Formats: sequence, C-alpha cells, structure tokens
Amino acid sequence: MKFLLLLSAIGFCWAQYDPHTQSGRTSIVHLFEWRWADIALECERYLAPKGFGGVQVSPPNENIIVNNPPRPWWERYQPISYKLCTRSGSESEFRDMVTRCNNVGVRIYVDAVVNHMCGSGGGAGTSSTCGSYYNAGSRDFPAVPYSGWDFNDGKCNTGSGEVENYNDIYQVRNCRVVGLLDLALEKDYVRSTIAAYLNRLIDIGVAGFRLDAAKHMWPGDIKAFLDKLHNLNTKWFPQGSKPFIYQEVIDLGTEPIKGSEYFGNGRVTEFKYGAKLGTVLRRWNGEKMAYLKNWGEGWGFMPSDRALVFVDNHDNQRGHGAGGASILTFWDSRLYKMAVGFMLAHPYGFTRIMSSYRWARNFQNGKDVNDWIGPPNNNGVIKEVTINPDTTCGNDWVCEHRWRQIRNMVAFRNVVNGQPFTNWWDNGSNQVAFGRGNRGFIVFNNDDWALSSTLQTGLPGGTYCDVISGDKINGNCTGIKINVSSDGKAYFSISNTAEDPFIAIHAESKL
Ligand code: AAO
Repeated sequence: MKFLLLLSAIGFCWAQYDPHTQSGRTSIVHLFEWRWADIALECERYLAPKGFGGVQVSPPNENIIVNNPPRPWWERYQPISYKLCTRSGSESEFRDMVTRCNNVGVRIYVDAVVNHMCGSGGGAGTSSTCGSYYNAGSRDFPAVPYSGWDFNDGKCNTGSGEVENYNDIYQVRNCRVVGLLDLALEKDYVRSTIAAYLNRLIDIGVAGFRLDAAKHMWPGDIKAFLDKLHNLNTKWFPQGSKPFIYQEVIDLGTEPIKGSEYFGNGRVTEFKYGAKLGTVLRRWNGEKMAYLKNWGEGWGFMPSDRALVFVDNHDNQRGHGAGGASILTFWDSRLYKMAVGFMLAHPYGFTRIMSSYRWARNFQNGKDVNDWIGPPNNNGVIKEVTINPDTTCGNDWVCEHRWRQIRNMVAFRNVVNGQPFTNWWDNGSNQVAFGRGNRGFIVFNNDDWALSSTLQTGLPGGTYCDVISGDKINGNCTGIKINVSSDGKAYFSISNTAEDPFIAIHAESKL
C-alpha cells in the first residue's frame, strides 16, 4: 500500500514531464503551419500506422494579419485573442483534428503564445484572423479582453521598452521581446485568462503545450497559471493526467537565465543539442563523431528526463532564434538524415522531428532576406498537403517525417525504447557505432574513407534488413542485408560517398 501511494505520488509529480504518448510511441513531429484538416488526415493515414506519438501544431489562436511582408509565418506569434481561428482552420476543424488524432492514438501539443500579444506597432483595426478588433497603441484587445492594465509597460527598465540586453534578467522578463506587447503575468487576471484559454484546449483533448518565449516569463508566473490547469480529458487519458509541458528557453550557456530555472514547471528545449550535433557532423572546430561517446549530460546538456530535443526548429532552420550556422536542416539533406538518425537512436531526451515547407531562400551578406516567407499558399490561403504516389509530399511541403530514413528511425526508437546505450565503437575519427541493448544497432561513416569493420551488435544472430537503405517488406529486404552471427558480431561496409552513409538494424527488421 505504502509502495502504491509512493508510486502514485511520483506519477503525479512527474506528470508534466510525461508526453502521454500511447505506450511504445516515443517521438513527436512539428507539422509547422499545416492546416488542421491535413493534420487530421496525416494522423490517420500516416502518423498512427508509422508509430509517431504526437504532433506539435502551430498556434491555434487568433493572430494579427501582417501584409508587409505578405502573410509571414511569424504573424502567428502575434496573438489578438484566444479565439480558435487561424489560417490553419476554424475551431470546429481544430476540434475534429484533436478528436480524430486522439482516436488513432496520436496526441496534439499546442504551441501556446501567452507571453505577449501583437507588436507595439501593430496599429488598430480588425486585420486579424477572426476579424476581432484590437488597438495595439492603446493596448486594447477587447476580444480577450485585455487592456492597458494587463501589460508590463510600467515595469520594463529600458528606455526603449524593448529587451535590449540578454544579460539583464529583468529586462528579458519584463520588457518587449522584438516589440511584442508583454503581458503582466504577475496579475491574477492575466494568469486566469491564460489558464482559461489552455483549459479550453485541454478539454477539447490536447495532451500538452509548448510554451513559446518561456524565457521571457518568470518561472513562478508560469507555475501560477499551470497550477490552474485541468487534468487531461478522460475520454483519451487516464484520470489525473497533467498536461505535458515543454518550455522554449534558449540557453546556450552564455546568458544568466538558465534552462534549469524552469524544470519545476516541465521540460525545457535543449538548444545546445542541435547546435552541437550540427557542429560535429559538419566537422567544424575539430569536432568528430568519436566525441559523441558521452553525448548527452556528458556534453553539459540538461538531465535527459527534462530535455526536449530536436535537430532544428522552425526558427533556427531559417536563421531566427539561436543555434547559429551549424544547425542542420532539410536543405543539407545528407547530413540532416544522419543527425536525425543519431538523435533517434540515442537514448537522450524526448525527441521532436521537424516537418517543414520549402521557400525561396535568398542570401544577401550571409542572411536569408526571405526568412519571413509563409507556408505554401494561394493568395494567402494555406495550400493542402498533397501526397505523391511515392508517399512524399507535394505543394512544396517537405515532410521530412515521411523520408524513409527518418520515418524508419522513428520506428527504431520505439523498438529500442527503454534499452541501455551499449556496444559503443569508434575509429577515433568519424566512424562510430552503438547499440541499444539487444534490440537495435546503428553504424555511421562520416569520414572521407570507407568503413569496413566487424562489430559487436549485441543482437541475436540472424539476418536483418537495414532500415536506412530500405524496408523489410513481405519477409524480404528492399535494401542492404546484415548478417549477425550467433556471437552478436556483424560485418559492416559503408562507402564514404554513399547517399546515406549509415546503417541501422533492429529487432523488428529481422527476417
Ligand atoms: C516580428 C518581426 C520583428 C518585429 C515583431 C513585432 O520579425 O522585426 O519587431 O514581429 O512586430 C517570431 C519571429 C520574430 C517575429 C515574431 C512575432 O522569430 O521575428 O517578430 O515571431 O511575429 C528570442 C526569444 C525566443 C524567440 C526567438 C525568435 O528568446 O523566445 O527570439 N522564439 C519564439 C518563437 C518565435 C517567435 C517568438 C518566440 C515570439 O519560436 O518563432 O518569434 O513569439 C539570443 C537569445 C534568445 C533570442 C535570440 C534571438 O540568442 O538568447 O533568447 O531568442 O537571441 O533574438 C547566439 C547566442 C544566442 C543568441 C543568438 C542570437 O547563438 O548564443 O544566445 O546568438 O543572437
């Protein structure tokens, strides 16, 4: 009895770190700027059958319409109200998506923009996605409602009212980040209003939240509104389940605000992860894959059970946010597949896959002046995600999550879930391999010469399909076959010029 009480107490305390994915599903995918109708279909036709745990969706609440530049993706980070209508769809389409995804065991996580409203220069009128009136100058958002009292203007200690210096923790929290009107989260009215918005989403059936710009909110203010949240909808979740929380705190180790200040509220985005992994795979600064032997906490990252990890996100894939030039994206597809493969094979952190759209990049003096371009659209209306006969996406949707190498590594992570990190091997350079107990093994060659080695895999003897070069279909491999002998050893050969210079095998790819 005592033991059970202890267990349930731990379960309760830990709940905000638990993504509440269906058992055996270990990754989520950010379907950036997708329409709700397309996400609902994707849950049913692809994500559920392929073992994805959930979807991070773009902000579902009403935002300002920006016409100059025309309909940038970032207009969705400028709230006008908490009504659920955006370019992704209406409230009824949102509800339909949440229901249909949950019904096939795929969870929905909402990108919650609650630190601020629109930019201070946003003007006045009804240029907003549900047509609600607002007046940025007078701080009036009647559709919420918020008024001047609900903003931090009086509290900010910089002359401009903007965050000017990330080394001053007070301005980061009390001033406007890139001009965005900063909500006074110490006010109970503001906390209750935000909680009411999030509770409406919880009651609809969402499983948790990405808290946008969490670094710009005091951890105690976040706790105050989280304490007001409902438990998850018992139609799909066990009684007493708390929403999954992951907070966007950019902590690359150079500023006074630390991600660890936010652990009490939930998980935190580990931005060092993608920045460092990109540096290693690009072989910049003398980095090599051999150094990945102690990847994770050993590299100064936060504890694994607090980390939300990703190779790139919607900001740093286009030069916003942080991480710098080392960040790998679909534009560098060869290294990108290796990075995502490494992330999904490695036990550290809770993993999020990025799913992007293509845009016309235009670099001037090293900066992409087209970093604002919004999703594929017809006169501003977001285009449907079409599916090609080869299962890739059309209409300029990249759908990294549908690339065979990535989709199959999502399955790999599910198969090796809970298994220890084992059988590390490296050549002292950029050829490395490791296993996950007796369930999976992966080998990389990022050197300029071929890999040709017999390695201990830890797997039972037999013939396995490599899930990078192909699939196991009808008891046969469409790609490379790997023979593991009864002592667990197998011979691997990977050319340095292969399009995908890595091989992965697992318990369910065995013939
Ligand atoms: C747009 C326009 C603005 C205009 C504004 C208002 O672009 O010119 O003033 O509207 O009219 C997104 C876009 C913004 C956009 C905004 C609203 O990215 O361009 O502004 O929507 O439409 C900081 C925040 C972080 C934020 C990131 C972009 O801390 O929270 O900036 N990310 C989230 C979202 C993002 C969204 C918002 C927040 C706002 O994911 O999509 O903005 O809702 C340092 C700090 C970081 C800071 C960066 C960038 O990073 O540490 O905290 O992120 O600077 O300002 C090295 C350092 C690293 C440093 C980095 C970059 O790597 O080690 O620490 O350099 O300097």
